[in-house]
Amino acid sequence: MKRVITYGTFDLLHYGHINLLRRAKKYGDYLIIALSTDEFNEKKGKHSYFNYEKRKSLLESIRYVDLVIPEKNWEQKVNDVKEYNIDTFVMGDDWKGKFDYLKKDGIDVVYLPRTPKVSTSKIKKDLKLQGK
Ligand code: C2G
Repeated sequence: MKRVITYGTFDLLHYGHINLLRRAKKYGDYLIIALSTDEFNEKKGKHSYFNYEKRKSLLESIRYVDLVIPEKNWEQKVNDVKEYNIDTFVMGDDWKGKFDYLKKDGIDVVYLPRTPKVSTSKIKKDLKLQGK
């Protein structure tokens, strides 16, 4: 069984996130999402609209997703790939090169093109402009 992992906040879930998860799943049979906790989001300088539990339940309803675990810090990836026997690590290419250090543990590191024209911050900005 090929096991894939990806990391993120996934707030205001949108089709860019789904496109990433659909493509990530193609690299294996089992896809884990390490979901940024509310506390870690603060460290990332993000304040999510939905809290961790709500974001987790949304992700667990997606057919491509097999497991959601908490992402509590930047450093846990090295342990996660060992603990969960990961074969492939997948992220959007806004992170290109940032996680190549995982290759030394024999992990395939894949950066996928982001879906253009959609992001959580754009959704928030556009809604604000519409006064909603
Ligand atoms: N994404 C994408 N296309 C978009 C928006 C997002 O492919 N239009 C991808 C991102 O590249 C990322 C994933 O969807 O791989 C989740 O996006 P975010 O929630 O913004 O993730 P981020 O805050 O970058 O968290 O340790 C890594 C961090 O937790 C990554």
